[in-house]
Amino acid sequence: MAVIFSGIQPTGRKHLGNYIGAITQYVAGQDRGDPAIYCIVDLHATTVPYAPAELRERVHDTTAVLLAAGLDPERCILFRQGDVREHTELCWLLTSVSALGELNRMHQFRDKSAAQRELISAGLLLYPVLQAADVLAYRAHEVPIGEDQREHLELMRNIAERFNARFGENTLVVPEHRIPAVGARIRDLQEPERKMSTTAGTEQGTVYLLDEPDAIRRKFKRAVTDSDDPPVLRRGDDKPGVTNLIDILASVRGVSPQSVEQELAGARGYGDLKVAVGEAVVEALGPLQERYRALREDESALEDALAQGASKARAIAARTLADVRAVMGIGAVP
Ligand code: AQP
Repeated sequence: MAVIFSGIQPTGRKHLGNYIGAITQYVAGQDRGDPAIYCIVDLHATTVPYAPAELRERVHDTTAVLLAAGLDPERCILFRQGDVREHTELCWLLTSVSALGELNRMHQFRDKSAAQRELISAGLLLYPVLQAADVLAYRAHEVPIGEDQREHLELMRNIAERFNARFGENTLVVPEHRIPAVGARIRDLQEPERKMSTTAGTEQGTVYLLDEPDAIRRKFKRAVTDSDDPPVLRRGDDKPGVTNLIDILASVRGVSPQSVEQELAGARGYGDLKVAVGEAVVEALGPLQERYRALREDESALEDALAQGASKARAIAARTLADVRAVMGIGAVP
């Protein structure tokens, strides 16, 4: 059985891309992971401007979303990154085998630094090194992510390989990504050439998990498709909007995109597809939203769940850190 690890940003506005690309994989990973470890990355949130007074609230929001989606603290380890200090120590130690040139080339760094109007923090550049520390601290084999994180995963593999070559083979595990075959890059409904995103998307093109049912239906009804006449209900690189809607429908129903294409073969136009996908998403998110409301109210229960997760996570990460410090010659003789 594989050790599974993934991290997710603390925001109150998780969207359908996060859900299909990552969260549903987290839930499925609970049956395979030994253990499955999921981390809400509050330290990563400090790399761009943020409101300190709100950060814990956003962690609670995300914890409640993950529990409402089906994570079970008895079957996985769910914790807050800032509660396990080994992550920051390992991040520093890994900077010794992280190449500045590679960090500079990361798309996320380039996009996010270009979007900063004031300070471009060093943390934004080091973001993928902290992400590598998150995963490598648990010697994870498998990392469920969306397509946008593929580049960071490759960098993390380079860091682990370089570390092992320099300091001792088999100290760290070189992880593999797990990117879903369908839904790895859910697109913005208004600008389907771009990914659905918390920070870079359009408001009407981004479906939030906690959107009201009518808002969800409306966003899908207004989704941009294309001007093919007559409408062509199939996937293709030349049809990003339609492909996106078919992929979303297939993912939330748990069927293949081909079966959705067959089902829609007799449809009158894109309107039928938009209504079908809107209804399917409303239906899929309804139970999650209901559970979320109940879970979010009890902050002390959320804190208890995170604390229980952190103590399990710390026990694993501390063993890795002891090995890393030993092979690097850091601190007193163990
Ligand atoms: N559009 C997407 N389609 C599929 N998967 C996606 N993910 C993000 N967007 C899509 C995946 O969701 C996981 C958690 O992401 P995150 O909370 O760490 O935030 P992020 O990757 O930075 O994505 P956002 O929400 O879109 O934020 P910004 O706007 O900052 O880029 C990850 O596994 C990610 O791949």
